[in-house]
Amino acid sequence: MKKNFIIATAGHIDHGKTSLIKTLTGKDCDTHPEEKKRGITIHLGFSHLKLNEDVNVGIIDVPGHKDFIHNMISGVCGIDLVLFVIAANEGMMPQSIEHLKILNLLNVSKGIIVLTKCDLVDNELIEIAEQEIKNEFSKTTLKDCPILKVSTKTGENINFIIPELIKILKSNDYDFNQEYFRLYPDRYFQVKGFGSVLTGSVLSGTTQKGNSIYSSFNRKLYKIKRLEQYSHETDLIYQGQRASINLNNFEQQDYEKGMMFSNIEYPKTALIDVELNLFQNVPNLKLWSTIEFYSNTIQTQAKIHLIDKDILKPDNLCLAQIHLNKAISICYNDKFIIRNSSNEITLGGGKVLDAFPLHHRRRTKHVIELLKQRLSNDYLDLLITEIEKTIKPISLEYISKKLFIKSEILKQNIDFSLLSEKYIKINNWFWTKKHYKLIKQKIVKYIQIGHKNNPLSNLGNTFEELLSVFIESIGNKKLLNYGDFSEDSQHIFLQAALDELQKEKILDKRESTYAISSHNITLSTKNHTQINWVDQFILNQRMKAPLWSELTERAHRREINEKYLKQILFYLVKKKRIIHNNGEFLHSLNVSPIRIEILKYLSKNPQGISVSEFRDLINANRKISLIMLNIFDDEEIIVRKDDKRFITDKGLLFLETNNDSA
Ligand SMILES: Nc1nc2c(ncn2[C@@H]2O[C@H](COP(=O)(O)OP(=O)(O)OP(=O)(O)O)[C@@H](O)[C@H]2O)c(=O)[nH]1
Ligand SMILES: [Mg+2]
Repeated sequence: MKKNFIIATAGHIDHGKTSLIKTLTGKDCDTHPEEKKRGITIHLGFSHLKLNEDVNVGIIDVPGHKDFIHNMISGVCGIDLVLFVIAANEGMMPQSIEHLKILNLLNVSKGIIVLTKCDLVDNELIEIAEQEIKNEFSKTTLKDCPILKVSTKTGENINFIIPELIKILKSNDYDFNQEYFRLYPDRYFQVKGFGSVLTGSVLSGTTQKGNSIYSSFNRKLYKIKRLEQYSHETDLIYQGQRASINLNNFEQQDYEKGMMFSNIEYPKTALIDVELNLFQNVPNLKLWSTIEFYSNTIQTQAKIHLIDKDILKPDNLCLAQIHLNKAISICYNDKFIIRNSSNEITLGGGKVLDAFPLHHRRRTKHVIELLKQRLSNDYLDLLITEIEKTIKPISLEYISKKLFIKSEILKQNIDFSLLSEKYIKINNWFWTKKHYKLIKQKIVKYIQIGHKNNPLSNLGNTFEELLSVFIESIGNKKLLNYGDFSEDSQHIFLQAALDELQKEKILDKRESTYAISSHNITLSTKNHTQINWVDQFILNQRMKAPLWSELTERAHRREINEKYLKQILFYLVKKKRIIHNNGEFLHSLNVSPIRIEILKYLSKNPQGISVSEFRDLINANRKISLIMLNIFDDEEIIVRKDDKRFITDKGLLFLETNNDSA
């Protein structure tokens, strides 16, 4: 339930903002010696008011002086309501107009126009002032604000302000669990015995004592030791409240103006895409312009690059990319204000369309279209533009974090069945079909190259081999920027690609490999001759293990290099002409009679056979005897116990079925 609101004052210097807050709350917000000396507000002032049992408001008093517009901007970012103060004796003045424009851009739509100093003027002048105000406000988000004519001197009509606030600030069913927690501290100080305390308005979400909050400034997590709301200790703070946060291990150097706290690890950015609105009666904005950028407590110099226009005229809108002089914490849909580089004129402002855009070196139609799509505020459009930004798969989790919108909310608000054919979705991972297809093509190409390099095998590549091709193709390292592309997701995407390729009859599953469907072993006459030669060479070794050096050298003379020789050997292994064991190649015609011989011997000699007995039996050297025994071990027709071999059931069966043929 939302019953906490933040309101701020606005209006020209000396029109009575601080006096009004003092009258309402009893607190003088001008606390700095310099403010006292000059009789003006310079810094933001803070107070609060309990409107009734239910509703609490935090109050931010802003300065009216034109030199402190930057403080005014940070005071009014994220407020629920404005108390717009205009002195009846002066009417609309320059900063009344400037503040109004700023509030309009920040989309502040709730407020009360407080016409102060009514004790100083007669009714006629009040009416003139009212008319002027109505005219100016009619073109803005604050057009429906009531006007209250008051005097803080005489107290006239002051008692109408709180009932009016209650009327406008109705409690509503705001669910603060729907949003991430977010707060820009506007003050930092040390309290004896407590340590670091930061205060600020909770812009969204909620957090509680004992939780850790993340500082985007130094990317550190801090545990909340103590929370206060309007000088009362509390366990929970949420949107609409001003809060004091006492943090563990937070040092002075950990504070920077513009820093943001959140309950997720939200990154900083130095490049943002925006919709930019230029005020009336300001200079044109050129293609590249240097400006001062303001949003919440953020203030930095920046360069604006116009995207869909070459020049932005006053009272006009455009898309732009802002290059910030330092990395800031800002979120999608945040509002901002810009001033000229010498900080004298408020030029305009707008809203953030993308807090983490690509660098638009060229202002293509595609770039403009994607940015315009983000203007719709539709979550599906947002999702699509996020998928389009990368050539890699991207997860909903990642998108959620970058948009600062909880993934459950995205899920609730997106009808994924409406995602066009141009995209694929697997387990909340998304990818453009275009790039997915490119990866599929790369996989096919890789298998084709394999076939070309080994024409003597009809097998392709294993899933594991293709997985490394897949990961390499999408550049695993960079992928980390797009969310943790977990092993699971990698497997799922590759499997989907391979399944599709099989369905499209491009790939075949052969044994445990993926091969090109059309690939078959085709041998030339030359191949045949070479294969036969290798076959004969191994056969001719009889009871010797072939010497690899001799084989390669003789093969070389027949235009068979080592790689090709291996392929031929494995081709013959596949054809069961040759047996491969531990890097040795024996001809199966040389092994067969020995196999029968040992099995026969063992079937008659249950005491088994040792290596030397076997060597004598077959009248061969120790090396080949060992290779043969290994082959038979692997075939499980014999079994080794200590230093002897014995026949197995499989061996007996083999003997029974093959005795005749031996
Ligand atoms: N007569 C009369 N004087 C007022 C009224 N409200 C404020 N004042 C006087 O106007 C002067 C300026 O008032 P502040 O409240 O400081 O004005 P402010 O808008 O806060 O000024 P900045 O913060 O510097 O922009 C003070 O001397 C006040 O006493 C009013 O209703 N009637
Ligand atoms: Mg003041």
